Amino acid sequence: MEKKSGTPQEIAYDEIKDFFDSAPPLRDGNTVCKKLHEFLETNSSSTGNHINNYRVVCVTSGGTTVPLEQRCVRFIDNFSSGHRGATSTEYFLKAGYSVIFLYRRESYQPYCTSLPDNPLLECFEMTDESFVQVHPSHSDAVKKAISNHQAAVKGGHLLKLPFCTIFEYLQILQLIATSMKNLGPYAMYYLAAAVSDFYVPWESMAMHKIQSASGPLDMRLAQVPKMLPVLRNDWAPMAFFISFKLETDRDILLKKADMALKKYKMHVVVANELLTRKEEVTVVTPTGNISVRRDKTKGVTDVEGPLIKLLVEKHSAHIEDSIKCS
Ligand code: 9Z3
Repeated sequence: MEKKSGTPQEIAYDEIKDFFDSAPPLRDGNTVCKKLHEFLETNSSSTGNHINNYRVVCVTSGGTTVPLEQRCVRFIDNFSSGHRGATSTEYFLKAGYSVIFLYRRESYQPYCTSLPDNPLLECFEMTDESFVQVHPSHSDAVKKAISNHQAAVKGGHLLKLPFCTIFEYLQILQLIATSMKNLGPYAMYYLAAAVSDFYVPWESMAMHKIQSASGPLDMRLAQVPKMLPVLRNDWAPMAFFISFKLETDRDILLKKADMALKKYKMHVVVANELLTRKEEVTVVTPTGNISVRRDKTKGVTDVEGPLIKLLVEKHSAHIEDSIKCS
């Protein structure tokens, strides 16, 4: 990765290059590129190549893992369930966006968040030895999930790309950004995934299962280089960016979200606290903060509905501004 003159000092190009150079190669990188190419082609031709009818959002969802061994038996993980990303994807699709859903394997999926934990076993029943049917109590939810999902995928508006490790996540994110570059301001990044801050570099990682017989384990974790500035400045300089800030201490949340907004030149930072993340978020923008709440008494069943509505409006304003300036 070449260092560009005039780009901000805080971009650690050397560290980023080392990270990618030493990461294990993405197993199905060519397939991912092909899927991205076909997805974007389908969307642009279905709108007659009218770029202004063609908005794409990359939604990242779930937590990245950090393997401790190359032939991985153990890994470090985090709490993120992918609920925010999956639910937001549904609202973006409803608002007319095409969505690239970059999700942690086995995390929540769009249209499935209200199904039971084990839908296959809990939603279906056998009536006789050869016939399986949807259990009447889940019938409406299952039909709705299947028809919405099929409409999005068959219509070519939803592309799902799974990741597991921090290496896979960042490698695929780079491929997505490269593919979406031509969309300019019509592209949006909604970075809800909880990305590991620390990792074990591949070359210093044990190849085989770490043995417990050697006693307590001392392990030094390296810092994952900050990719947000390179994504924002180099990979997708015209796109609309939403990042998330998560804290467990309310007193520092808004200060840190504001710092992230300025430092990484985000258009919006969504600030949330671990325990109340499903009830309330604060949308931090350069022109002020807006609180977005779930309010079941007013029919607002989740935070994501009003949040996505607000972000779509802000994205429209960003597109208009970009057109005026060009
Ligand atoms: C978030 O803050 C998301 O809203 C949650 C959603 C992960 C809390 P769930 O998946 O939870 O619905 O269970 N995502 C970003 C968290 C994060 O790692 N942010 C970094 C930080 O806070 C910046 S990239 O420093």
